[in-house]
Amino acid sequence: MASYDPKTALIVVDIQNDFADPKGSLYVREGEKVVDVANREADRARAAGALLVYTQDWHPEVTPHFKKFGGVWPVHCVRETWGAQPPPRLKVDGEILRKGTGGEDGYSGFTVQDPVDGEKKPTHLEALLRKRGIERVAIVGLATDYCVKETALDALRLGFATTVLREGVRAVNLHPGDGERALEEIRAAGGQVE
Ligand code: VGL
Ligand code: ZN
Repeated sequence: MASYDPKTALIVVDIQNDFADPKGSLYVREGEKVVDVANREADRARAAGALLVYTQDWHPEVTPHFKKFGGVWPVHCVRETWGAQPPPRLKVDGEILRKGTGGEDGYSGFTVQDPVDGEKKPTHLEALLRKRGIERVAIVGLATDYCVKETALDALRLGFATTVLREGVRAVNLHPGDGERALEEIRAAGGQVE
């Protein structure tokens, strides 16, 4: 189990209907199972004075992130729609960080990337964590092989001690084993997977 204190942030990554509800357009198998883990970790984090941050994939209707506009994904998490909302059972109590809002690929909570020219730009997540004196992050959410992986690798690159809670993440597994490989990459980069 992750341990929390005021220098730790729990980052709850993209627990939104399109990923976590079996009716979602980019449903991640067993995605609904991470909701209880996220709520439990949030309670523990809050009790220990840790910072809570919820990231949300928040796309415009038209974006090269989507297959029909040249990207790879079905339409998902279009801002203000049901698919972009967190499941009703997820208790959202903390900072909300929306990414991909300008049509970028927003896999990492820390950076967004223009899918056309590849240009990367930071979100305000790092500044938020620095301002609060955060040194460690714990990560749960969806999906292991995309947003969780990129968020964890960026956190490590930025110098945050990073733990991913295995029971609190699930993978898309576009190719079998992608989720396990993502966890391996996080470990190889110095992260803890527990
Ligand atoms: C995600 C695919 C496309 C994620 C977001 O949250 O992992 N995956 N957009
Ligand atoms: Zn997306």
